[in-house]
Amino acid sequence: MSQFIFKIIAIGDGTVGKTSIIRRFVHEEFNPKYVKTIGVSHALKRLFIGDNDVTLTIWDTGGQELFDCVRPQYYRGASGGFVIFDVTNKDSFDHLDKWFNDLNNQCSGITIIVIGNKIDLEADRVISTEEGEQYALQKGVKFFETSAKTGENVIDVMEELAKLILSERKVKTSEKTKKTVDKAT
Ligand code: G3D
Ligand code: MG
Repeated sequence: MSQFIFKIIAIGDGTVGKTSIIRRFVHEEFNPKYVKTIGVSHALKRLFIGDNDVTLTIWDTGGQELFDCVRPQYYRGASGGFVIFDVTNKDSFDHLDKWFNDLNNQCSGITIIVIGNKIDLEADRVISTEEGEQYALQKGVKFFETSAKTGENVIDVMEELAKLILSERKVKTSEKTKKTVDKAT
């Protein structure tokens, strides 16, 4: 069994549900009264994927999404990231490009999934599944819709990100091996 530790970050506008998704995944609960943390905090979760033992360290911004100067520390060393919007909040969807630009400036080679959260609020939805899918397609990444409140798709999206990181690592490792072999021959 191979062991891995991946740093995962969650970005997106304030109130899209980053903290709630992380809490739902790690503690299997949704607590609307959760007090906003100050400073970056992170949670651990262990997953077994095939014969891989994967520990995710999932970093929460602690509400610091507004402060540009703390972001580099937050991004450093991340293997994967969720770019999250709220399907009931058009601004949060319109700001996705800003978050993508930020990611591209701070991290190279990070594996990304776009998430549309709060799908339990169907009556208030302003961004359709198709719009979310189109956006992700144009960025060349996968798209999921979640509800931190009901838990819908939360575990699935985390597992998918871990699988994607694992498979991309394997590609990179085999490229490295190939280069070494090429050099040797
Ligand atoms: P953030 O970490 O991105 O800033 P939070 O977002 O996780 O703090 O969530 C912001 C608010 O949205 C919270 O409401 C939280 O309960 C709510 N929320 C998060 N995810 C969902 C969801 O999937 N469905 C619904 N219905 N609400 C959600 P309050 O009122 O506590 O500020
Ligand atoms: Mg938060």
